[in-house]
Amino acid sequence: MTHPIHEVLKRIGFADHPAAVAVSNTWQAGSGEPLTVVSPIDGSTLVSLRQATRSDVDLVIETSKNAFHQWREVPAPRRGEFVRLLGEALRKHKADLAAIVSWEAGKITQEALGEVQEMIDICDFAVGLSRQLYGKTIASERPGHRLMEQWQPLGPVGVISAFNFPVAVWAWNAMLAFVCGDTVVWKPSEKTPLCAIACQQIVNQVAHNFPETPDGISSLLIGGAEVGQTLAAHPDLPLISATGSIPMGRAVAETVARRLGRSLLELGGNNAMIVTESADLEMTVRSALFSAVGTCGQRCTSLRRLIVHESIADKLLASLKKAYEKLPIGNPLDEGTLVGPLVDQSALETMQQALRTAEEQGGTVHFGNPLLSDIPAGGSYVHPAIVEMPGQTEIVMQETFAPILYVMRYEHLETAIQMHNAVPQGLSSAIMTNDIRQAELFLSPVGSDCGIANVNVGPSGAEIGGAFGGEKETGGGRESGSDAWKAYMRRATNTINYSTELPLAQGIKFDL
Ligand code: UN1
Repeated sequence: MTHPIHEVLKRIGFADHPAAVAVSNTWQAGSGEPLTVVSPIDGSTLVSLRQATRSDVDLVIETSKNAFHQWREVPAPRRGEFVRLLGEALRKHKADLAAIVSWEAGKITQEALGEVQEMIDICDFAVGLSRQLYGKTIASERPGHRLMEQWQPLGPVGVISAFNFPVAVWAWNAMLAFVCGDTVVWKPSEKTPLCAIACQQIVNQVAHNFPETPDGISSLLIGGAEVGQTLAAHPDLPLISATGSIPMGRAVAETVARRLGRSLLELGGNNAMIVTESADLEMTVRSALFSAVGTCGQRCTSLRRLIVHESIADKLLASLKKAYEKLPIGNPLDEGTLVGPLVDQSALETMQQALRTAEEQGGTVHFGNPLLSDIPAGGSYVHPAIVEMPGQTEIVMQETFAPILYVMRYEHLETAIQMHNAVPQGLSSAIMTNDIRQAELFLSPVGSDCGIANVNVGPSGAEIGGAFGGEKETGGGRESGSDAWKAYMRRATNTINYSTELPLAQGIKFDL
């Protein structure tokens, strides 16, 4: 082990062995195919692992199920205390965990730290929630009766996560699941197993010192799509929460639906920003820039379409191009870098192909070229692209997971909203305007059709307090804040008769 990432892993307490499967503190190598993980920063080899197989999955789920039977009996505020301690441990390891995120996912340090902060924030949220898993009391139509709702723990939850948020999305799911009384089986992206190993290690340390946590409260399975499909098909996982591409989500949803399980899907976006004639242009450039080139365009909330009023389009484009010209692109670990690498060479090729297709469909491409100098050798670095399009052609309707910003013009706001909603995805959206009527129209039933709709804030970088997710091909799931916790619990409706009579509902008489 020579790579600097291993020093960081050691500080988190991870022992030097090629584990791909973990049930709480029991780590073991998988018995499946080897997996070599390379850094997007410079192509250096980070680790070699053997992936989990079907029998590894069965063993892990069996242990997780047994752990659930114990964990569900621990009072929710005590489960919250466990999550509070996890939050403390994450604060302690924030910089180290962020460094692993940078090495494995290629994020700039600021965004990697932000991702770990997002984990800490969801811990805080979940701690509060652990005393607020409220059910309703409902008026009964029968005398001497009481109706109420209780929220009960659901079972072991399968979490499938993507490379672009390799730690935060797991935390959104796991922290809620833990306070809800569930256990978690996690299959991270095979591009970012060390991020997952570090998180599992942190959970283990906290669990080790917490008397009520059963062995198997948190498990990890490193492997590819096959492992994900095995989780999706498994009857002992009542909920599968999956984040990633639309084809992945479709495959998972079909498998889960076949066994009538529950799936929570957070899939692709094709997020747009409408810029009206009254918008603050300086603010528009800043928020569009962060949303479009942040994480090198690899967030599912990344800004992909800019729909601009024709009267200000030239001015806005000129300012945007000026900002793009100055972008510091390069090693994400260097201070001052704003744009790091794409995750791999295949992402770079997909981006270049999309730019060629956009050109064929009438687009004018600015920037977008691969970078060959002043970058670490072995990484896939690009200059983010701005593409002026005559309209929303086929390529604009697709999500290309790379920094491409398509710019279209509009004359009437109604047309802009129509264009906005014309794509198959429905995750996040924004309007930049100083006109209250335009803002309210965008947020109204005839406005944005997305799960997230913002005013004078770009589509990416959501806070954890709100429910996160979207409609249409984005999959319909909601994770993180608000009442998203309800997906991780079983609702029980209870009727209690405290009288000596037995009146039936709906006034039915049924006496001998
Ligand atoms: C994702 O891209 O999968 O809103 C999650 C954001 C982040 C989370 C994105 N808080 O951009």
